[in-house]
Amino acid sequence: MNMILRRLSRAAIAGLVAAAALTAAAHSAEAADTLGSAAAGQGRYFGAAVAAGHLGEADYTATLDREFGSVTPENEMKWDATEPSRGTFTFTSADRIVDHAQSRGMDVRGHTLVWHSQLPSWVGTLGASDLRTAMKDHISGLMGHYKGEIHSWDVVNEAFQDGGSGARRSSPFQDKLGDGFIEEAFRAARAADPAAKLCYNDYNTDGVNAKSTAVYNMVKDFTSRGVPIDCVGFQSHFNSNSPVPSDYRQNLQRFADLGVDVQITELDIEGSGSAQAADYTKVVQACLAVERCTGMTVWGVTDKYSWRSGGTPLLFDGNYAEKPAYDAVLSALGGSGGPGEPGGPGEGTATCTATYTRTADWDGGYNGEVTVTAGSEPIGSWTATVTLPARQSVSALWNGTAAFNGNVMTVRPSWNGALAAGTSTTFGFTVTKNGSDAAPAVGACTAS
Ligand code: G2I
Repeated sequence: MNMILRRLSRAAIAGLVAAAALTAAAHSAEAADTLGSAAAGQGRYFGAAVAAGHLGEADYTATLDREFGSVTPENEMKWDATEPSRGTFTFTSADRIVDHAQSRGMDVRGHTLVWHSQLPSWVGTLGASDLRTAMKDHISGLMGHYKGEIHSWDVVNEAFQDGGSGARRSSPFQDKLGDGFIEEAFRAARAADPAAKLCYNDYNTDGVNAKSTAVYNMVKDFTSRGVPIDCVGFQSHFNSNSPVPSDYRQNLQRFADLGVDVQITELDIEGSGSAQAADYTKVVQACLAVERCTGMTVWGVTDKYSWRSGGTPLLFDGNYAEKPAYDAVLSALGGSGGPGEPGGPGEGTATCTATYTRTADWDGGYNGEVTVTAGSEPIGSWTATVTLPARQSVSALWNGTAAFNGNVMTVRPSWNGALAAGTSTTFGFTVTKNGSDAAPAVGACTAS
């Protein structure tokens, strides 16, 4: 019951937040192709790691909201952030990211449940039996809070050592519970949220090497014994010391052949210009070549906040300008350039219309509803503008997400973007009249 209430209130709040959002630069009316939409066209998600502390920065949030279809909290779901003392869970920062993502129709990856790092010191002091209980409680507490809201969870992170041995890494879990801790964690995770894909996540496992082969053997063992595992995450932090491996695709494919999904979970590639762009292209092409590679996440939105900011490893520079690597990724995903470019917005034949009705009216306010109808072609998404008369303000919005520029509200779909030819969807909003009873004007509907 608490869970239902919590989720209902999160959804209600999300609508209000979306309606009230003031972004410095409102989305342009043209739905330019973006990383998220281009990847979706390939049946994949394209996400970014997000820090709650940056969500108040208009350019950060505008870039995130425009380009990405999935978010991974960069630190906010880690054990030190969520259960700093035993049995006391704090979800404030993680909730902020999840609420933001949901209000914009983005999916969420969970990162991470059991990891040797960013682990509060109390965990390391426990004896084996207590530690086992604490690990399971942490998994059920954290996953339970977000039950049904996370598409994939990194259940265990970085449990293998670097180097040639393929051995497990020393950690409180490994040292006190032995190899079996990983299996126990996955079983607890399946029980906590049966809908989430359960992933093992690691780095320097991107090519075929001793470490990735050790992980491969573990996954093979799990799948053969029915231990619940659904996917393997390949972090993919690359630089000149750790370049994109030539057998990247082959490595992804051998895991996929075990019957699990693969995901690129923390992608960043140090460098700049065309060399960096070419490396990004290799990664995207490798994922697209593997049917079970279900999505990619870059480890941050902008170079300036990257954990490797000195290496400028991301797709947007410190001023949120698109880098050559951005163009390369978009193009590898089959996306087009900006408005007017071949294959881009304005080139297609998709159209839509938007009509307005007032559905409820009272002294201080009214409810408006806009019906969006696809033209003679199916559409993947739409954008509609509503211009409010002076003094009126929007206090709630549903079945859409809004960005405001003065009194112009630009609405995009939340879940209801795709429409078959000739079919309709609606979004609604509540207006506070503030003494004005005039009707809003519904502007052009743009389809993509
Ligand atoms: O190290 C890169 C990634 C490797 N794979 C697992 C990921 O979870 C890991 O992410 C990084 C974050 O990007 C950093 O932001 O994990 C680091 C910690 O291991 C994060 O750094 C920490 C700093 O060490 C802390 O001093 C700081 O308080 O970020 C914290 C929050 O800003």
